[in-house]
Amino acid sequence: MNDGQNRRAWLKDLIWPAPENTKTPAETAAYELEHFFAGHSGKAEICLEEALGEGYILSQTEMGYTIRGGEAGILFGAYVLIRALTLQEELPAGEQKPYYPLRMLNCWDNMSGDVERGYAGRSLWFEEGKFSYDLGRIRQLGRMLGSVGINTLCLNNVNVHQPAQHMLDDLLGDTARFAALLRPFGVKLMLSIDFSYPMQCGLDTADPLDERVQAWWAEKAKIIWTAIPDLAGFLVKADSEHRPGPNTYGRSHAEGANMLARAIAPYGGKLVWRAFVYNCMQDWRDTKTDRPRAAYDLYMPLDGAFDDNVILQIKHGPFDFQVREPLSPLLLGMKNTAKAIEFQLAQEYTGQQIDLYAMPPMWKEIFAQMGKERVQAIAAVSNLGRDDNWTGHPFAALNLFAYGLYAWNPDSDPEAVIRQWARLSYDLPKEQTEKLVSVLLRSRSVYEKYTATLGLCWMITPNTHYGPNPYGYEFQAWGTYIRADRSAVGIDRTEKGTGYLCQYPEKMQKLYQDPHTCPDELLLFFHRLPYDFIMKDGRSLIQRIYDDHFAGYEEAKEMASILKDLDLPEPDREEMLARMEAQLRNAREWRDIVNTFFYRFCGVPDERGRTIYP
Ligand code: GCV
Repeated sequence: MNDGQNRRAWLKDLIWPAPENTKTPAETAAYELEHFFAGHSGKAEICLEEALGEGYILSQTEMGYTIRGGEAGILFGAYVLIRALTLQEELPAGEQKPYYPLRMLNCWDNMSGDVERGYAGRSLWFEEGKFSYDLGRIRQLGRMLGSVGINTLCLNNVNVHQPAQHMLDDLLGDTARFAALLRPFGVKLMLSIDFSYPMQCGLDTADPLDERVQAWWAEKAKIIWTAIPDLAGFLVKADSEHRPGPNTYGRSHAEGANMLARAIAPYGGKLVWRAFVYNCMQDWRDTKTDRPRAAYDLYMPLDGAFDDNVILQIKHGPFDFQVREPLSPLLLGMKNTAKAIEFQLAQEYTGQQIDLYAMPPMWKEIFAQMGKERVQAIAAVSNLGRDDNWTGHPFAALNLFAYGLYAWNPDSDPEAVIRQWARLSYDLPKEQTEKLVSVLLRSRSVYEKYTATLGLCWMITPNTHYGPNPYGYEFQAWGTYIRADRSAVGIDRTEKGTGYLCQYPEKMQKLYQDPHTCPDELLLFFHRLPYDFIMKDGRSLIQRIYDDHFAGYEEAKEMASILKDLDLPEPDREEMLARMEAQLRNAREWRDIVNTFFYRFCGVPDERGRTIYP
């Protein structure tokens, strides 16, 4: 282990320690610039212009550079300047400001020190029911987040497990001290709260319309914001996966969210309410209930009923961060509610920071389809942990870096972002950098081929969510079915089926409703089709399933052989090679198990005579 000063993710050129004594982002900017220009020609001047807020303007002068910006803007601008000079890139021209004012990183850290769906070790700040951290590492964390403009860190799991509430009472002083550590990097704290909190403190109800409950939250908010005046707000998972919520009292989600929102409004707090709510006790024989419908069915009737400081946080797809999902129709449908889109950097379903899965190409598609203006804020589940390299796989840091850039500018170009990360992280010869970029760019499509072809998701090992198990979730209560049998596979979600497709705008309905126009990658998400269905390219459905699984493994091998020749520094190289070996085992297993699963149902051999294990 080290103190976090040696492994710097993409900050390898910031070789001096992260600042210890700065109090404000502008002071941090001055510190970073002073150290940077001690080793580079020129200098930078800072001009504080509060009106620019988080924005900044960079300009070149005869003597060096000028950064004009608001308090946080100066810091974000300073990091961009350092990045541009390091990479010898042009400075961005004119005023730069973040597209989304609220750019959240949601951590699923429990106070026990575990991280739910964490693949990079234990929590960076909790252990044994209290705060426990390496100061240098937290400063380095602040620097990482500030360097890509992430401005809000939600500290604890949305599944609030005790003793997390102590952060809001007897450990409030510790929470405030933690907030002070990140403040100089332009990062504010947010906290996940338990809807039934008042009941753990002596009230006999958490009913949002009960005046005692309202008064209790108002008083609680006063105490919390007195200790942490710039707390960004609360994040709430309610009535979901056995979490408490307003439904217990026959109240709507708007009533629940607004009650909390009113308690924190006087302090400028935001109430971020998650829309990940569905029936997790479904009987698999029930073909009428269709989990992807759940969020739209519940929230569309509430559009316009939420207070101004409520933000509805919606996962990008209607299921749960699967490898391939269509865009959540709620993101398109809700017009009168402030919304945040939620991504998952933690690779729960996308390789668990063992298999490579670079996310920028996915985000590009999502923003192209949705339109960035549909949402007012952005969130991502963190992929960080106490591992020396922060993210388990050294390349998984790319997703955190890229998330910051996309949250600032959703029009970012995936290839350019990946290249920037690669160059900031490693000193490789140009052709090797390009090889790394090309492997990362294709990593998602390779992973998709061997785990989720044609939109078939959920064929994973239950609970752990790593590795193949095509029928693992088939008879469970979570609403995650593929309904494969001897004649067909997939679920008809058109009007004639579950009706999920009807939640989309007409143009999208038209595209998806005919299996001949529906994009291949979503074919079995929207349709139930026989194995001899003929695809657009003339192949049968079953042949396409076989081909993708064979190709996925072959392409993973190609990626491995390219990566092994790169002159990466140690220990990144060793960590990468070990994970790549595991990825190859995983890809082969997926190929064989899924192909065999379908072969046993349909009995159709592979046209090319490759081995399927019957
Ligand atoms: C934090 C999925 C994950 C859970 C997670 C949940 C959520 O179901 O498997 O670990 O809980 O999503 O987003 O709330």
